Amino acid sequence: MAKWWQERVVYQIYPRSFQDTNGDGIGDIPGIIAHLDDLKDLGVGILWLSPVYPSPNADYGYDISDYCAINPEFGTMEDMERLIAEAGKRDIKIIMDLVINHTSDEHPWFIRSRDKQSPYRDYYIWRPGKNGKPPNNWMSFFGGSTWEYDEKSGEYYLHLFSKKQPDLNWRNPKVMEEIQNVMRFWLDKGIAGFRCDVINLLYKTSLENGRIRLAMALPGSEHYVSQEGTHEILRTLRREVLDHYDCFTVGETVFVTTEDAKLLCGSDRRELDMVFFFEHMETDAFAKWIRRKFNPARFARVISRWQNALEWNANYLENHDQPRSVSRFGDDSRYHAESAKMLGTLLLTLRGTPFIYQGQEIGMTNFDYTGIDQVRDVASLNIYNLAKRLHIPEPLRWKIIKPTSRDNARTPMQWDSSPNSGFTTGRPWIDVNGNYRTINVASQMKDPNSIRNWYKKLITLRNTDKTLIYGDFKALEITRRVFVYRRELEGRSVTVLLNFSDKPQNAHYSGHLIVSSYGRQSYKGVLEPYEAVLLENGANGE
Ligand code: TEU
Ligand code: CA
Repeated sequence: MAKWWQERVVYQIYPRSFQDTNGDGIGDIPGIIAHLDDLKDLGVGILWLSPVYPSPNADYGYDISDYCAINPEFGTMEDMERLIAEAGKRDIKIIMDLVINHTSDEHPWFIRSRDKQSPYRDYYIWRPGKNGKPPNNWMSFFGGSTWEYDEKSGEYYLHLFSKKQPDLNWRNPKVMEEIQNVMRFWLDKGIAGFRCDVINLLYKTSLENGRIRLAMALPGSEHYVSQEGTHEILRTLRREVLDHYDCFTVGETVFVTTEDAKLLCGSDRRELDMVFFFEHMETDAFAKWIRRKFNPARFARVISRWQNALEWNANYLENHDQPRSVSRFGDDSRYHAESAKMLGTLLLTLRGTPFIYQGQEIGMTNFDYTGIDQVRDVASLNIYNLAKRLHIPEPLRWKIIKPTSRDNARTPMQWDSSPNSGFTTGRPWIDVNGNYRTINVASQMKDPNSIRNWYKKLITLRNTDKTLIYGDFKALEITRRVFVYRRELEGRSVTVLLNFSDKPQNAHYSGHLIVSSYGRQSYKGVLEPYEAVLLENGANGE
């Protein structure tokens, strides 16, 4: 049965960097309201807001100190209600970020939990040390041990992320009850679902030492990634809360395989509706912080495998944690517009719900920062300091951080060519990328051949073309240069040809075609070079 969340395109907003309206250098909710018409014009039907709850900002909103309020930096609850209403008038739905693996250490639950006698003690995971050392060898996502010692009670608490993000204890039925109330609170306000932060990590099956492994996995992860306990929690949240609303969930699921993902979002499982996987984001890395050359064939093979394995995918090339796609999988200098359009074509023609990250639609690039003093991201700062303690020389430390830091995606939205890109009249909380004078929304809205207008064209096409929404996916050709696939529904098909190289390629396909070329030349014989085109009758070879 058709679902509205399968037919709409999602746009992710990182509120802190979207639009400031009061000159404090921090984006806010009135800033989002001010751009609803632009977003409607682009054609998006759902907005996902990264966290807007009160937060000490150790991890900019992903450390929450009150789940049922709005961070005063972003505005008031009235602003949030106005945003939901104004978006609704434009037929745009809002989903919120649900961060329930951990809270802030400044959340009242955790503050009380520091007291051994408090009923809140068991909301978190406290353990005594072992011979003066942490309870086990687990490593945090942000570097260092997952355990922090608390002087007062003489025990350690678990934190998979920063020490300001203590993990909730999901074995405690009180935690389950509290979080259900949080979810109802927001759904009752009219939001249409949740993006569920690191949702496959909730349940820790054991606290035994982890195996030391190479590659992406962290020591300890075998005890908490996609455990049966988590599946049970998800089924409970679905049955008790989500099923009573017209809403959907997309889970952010780290370290998942296609087999795990089928169990987390298969329609018969009644858990999540779709998941974000990470495998394609790992095709240009050996380990998280060490890059390798991007190989389009490896990338296309991973994407195809996920397309074939799942009933429905959550497709994305960017978010607030990842470097910019045009700088990573495209060419942000010589073929900026061409490669950004090609990547947009990929995102919008795969089977699944597409998620566009703010700025992607104008081809925003990686941060042009020159030193660590411009970095705000806790993960990057932790890794940098860790490297410093290991006596890794500064040029090498910077070489590791620069291309990988999450701040690459967090520079302010580039609205126009006025000072600070029209983002703020004050001093931005993080520097604006200097290329805002040439890469910005205002100039691209005027230019019919801009990246933004290409996105708009393809979104319009996807919004109306059932083949692009529900059609089957079949990969036809994957090489180091090209990725060709076909979408097919009830005998009608659309073939997508993507050229990741600047060399012309021969096209042998006919029927409805969408062609997008990375470089200056397109598929040989296709009507318009440099531009993706939708052709009625074949590739029209020369
Ligand atoms: O991300 C989870 C996660 O695994 C990422 O931190 C990932 O390790 C890294 O960003 C890849 O470079 C989610 C949120 O998206 C992220 O912003 C939060 O920091 C994190 O959870 C903790 O809430
Ligand atoms: Ca502001």
